[in-house]
Amino acid sequence: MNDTALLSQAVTHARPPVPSAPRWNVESVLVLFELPFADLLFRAQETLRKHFDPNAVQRSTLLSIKTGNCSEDCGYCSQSKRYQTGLDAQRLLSTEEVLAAAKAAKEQGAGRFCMGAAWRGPKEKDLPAVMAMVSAVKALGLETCVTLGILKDGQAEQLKEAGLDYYNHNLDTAPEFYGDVVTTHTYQDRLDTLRNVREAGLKVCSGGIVGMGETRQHRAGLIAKLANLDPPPESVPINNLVPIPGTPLANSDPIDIFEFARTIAAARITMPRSYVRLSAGREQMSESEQALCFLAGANSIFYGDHLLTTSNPQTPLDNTLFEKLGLHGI
Ligand code: SAM
Ligand code: DTB
Ligand code: SF4
Repeated sequence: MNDTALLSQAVTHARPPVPSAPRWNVESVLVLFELPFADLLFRAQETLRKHFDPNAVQRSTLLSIKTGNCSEDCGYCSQSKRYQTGLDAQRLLSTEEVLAAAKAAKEQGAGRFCMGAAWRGPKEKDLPAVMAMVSAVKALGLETCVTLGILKDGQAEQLKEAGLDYYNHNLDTAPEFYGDVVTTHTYQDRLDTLRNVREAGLKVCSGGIVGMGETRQHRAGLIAKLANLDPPPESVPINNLVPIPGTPLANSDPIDIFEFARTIAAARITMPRSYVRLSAGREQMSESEQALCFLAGANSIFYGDHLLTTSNPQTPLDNTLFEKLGLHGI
């Protein structure tokens, strides 16, 4: 066949891109949630073992680089200026302060360093300082992650340029429940930022919070939304609400540990190649409860004695737990 014939064949066969069908819907995720517990955990372990070393756990250390005084009204958050939570607000840290914390995290064995800012989104004037932090942390040989809120066009590209690996932006819950938790921005704002992040070539870290008074259907809705992102997030933090006195969600009923483990298992099965992180709320869990979450397919944690404004298990405690369970950190 000559070139013209080849070209005309290519043109004839060219088809408009077909949007890929959603892989999961709320009903199919609910079917997972309703499995007998042992069947669900068995499926989660099968999935984990197909794609990962089942005893390797990714470790990320968090640092709050700008604390409190946030304009948004997220009902779970200690950092919203709308609630009296007794938090001491703090301006943006210097690169030197961030670097010292990152060095310490690296010495403890963390593989990734995540920097969080209590912003609706970064202002243009803030971005150069954050970019300097990212470049400095990256130069230590750590993976870098930031969570800065809603990004405007072009900001994700600037962060990528500075050496950023991951952007964390949680969907937090199902679209139907989001308005009960936050009113100052929308679910669509979150999805738009995730699209910007992806288009800039960054890896995506996105998950949610359970224990906010949502239903099982909402939990399944969150998992279906995350799993249908194309591609799904590389990293999926599942946070157990840390109740903060003074916030609207301070008195939420704690979630049953089996339901929490089911949420982790559903994330594992629907996002087989993603790291699923057992995130906030670990300090309130016993060692056996945490072990259950690893059995349910979690293979990542926040490592280090603080999260953003609340505490996390002390490093030696985590190291002992890993030893007891035969886990190794990466
Ligand atoms: N301001 C940015 C934003 O909202 O995306 C970044 C920081 S914000 C604190 C990051 C995430 O922390 C939230 O999306 C939520 O999932 C989690 N988070 C905040 N407070 C929490 C709490 N009390 N318990 C559990 N997770 C929480
Ligand atoms: C995520 O999913 N959880 C982290 C991180 N991403 C930024 C934050 C947890 C915050 C817990 C409450 C606090 O310490 O303020
Ligand atoms: Fe602000 Fe983020 Fe807290 Fe919402 S979750 S109040 S955007 S810091």
